Amino acid sequence: MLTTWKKAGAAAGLSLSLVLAACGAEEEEPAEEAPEGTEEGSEEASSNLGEEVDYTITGIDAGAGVMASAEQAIEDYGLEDWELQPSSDAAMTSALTEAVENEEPIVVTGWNPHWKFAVHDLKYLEDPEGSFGEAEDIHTLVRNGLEEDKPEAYEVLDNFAWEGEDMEEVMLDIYEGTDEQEAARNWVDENEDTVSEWTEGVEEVEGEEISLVFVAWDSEIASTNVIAEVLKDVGYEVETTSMEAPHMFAAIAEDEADAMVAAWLPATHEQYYNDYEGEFEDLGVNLEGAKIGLVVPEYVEADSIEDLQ
Ligand code: PBE
Repeated sequence: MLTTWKKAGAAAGLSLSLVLAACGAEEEEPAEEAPEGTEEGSEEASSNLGEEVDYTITGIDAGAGVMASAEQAIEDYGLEDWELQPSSDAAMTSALTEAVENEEPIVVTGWNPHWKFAVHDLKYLEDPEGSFGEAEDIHTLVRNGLEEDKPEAYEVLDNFAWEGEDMEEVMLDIYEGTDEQEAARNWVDENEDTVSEWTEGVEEVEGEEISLVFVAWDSEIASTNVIAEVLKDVGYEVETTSMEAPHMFAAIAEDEADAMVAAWLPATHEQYYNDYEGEFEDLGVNLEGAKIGLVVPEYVEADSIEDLQ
């Protein structure tokens, strides 16, 4: 299934870029001929982008760190005319898909790992001011006392570490229509070597419960379902609950839930992390090299957030 998608994606990408190459050539001509010169021409192009997208950045849920960073970018780059529109991961990706299908411009709050980069030809806008920070890692956080209460789960959670590609594989499977839990199950079954590193030497339990909290971001739907399947294999009854980002951190800090695998650091969730520092245990990185930023389709002329000015 995955292979089929990749092929389909590559084919669609190819025909799209051919069409766009043709359009691009036509559009560039008047700018080159304009007496004002290239600089004037490119300024015009970028102000058109603002107009075309109604000076709107299509965002996700208001509690997401990428939303706070996007507000920061609006300030850092003097984008007073622009508005950051909150919605959800699902709404943002459907707006993105619709825009790409119609070859229309769009600016979204984006991140990776995410299936959108495998399905669409997209690029991050450069961020010379650093509003979105540098590369991010994803950390596992557990409530204080979990090690004593549920040492087996603690050990699995402490060992949990995978690659961006792994996460994207699960995300793509779900995007293709596979049920979330089933996609996680498939990945666990197909990656026994990796999974056995997380469970090695961990004794099985019986009838114990463990609660995981997450936000319904595609990336975290994938990771939370995978770790849930692994904990089930150890014998746990696993409860997963999705909620808003600030509540996810609060649930761990206030011992209302046992664990989360969704803390993006050092920048994305810095505020939440600092708010509750000392009230949770940070088990370290479970995925390296994540990233957040403003994302546009490749065919959008802007290359930098500066081009939105
Ligand atoms: N995200 C996905 C989250 C972290 C994981 C980038 C949308 C956020 O911005 O808070």
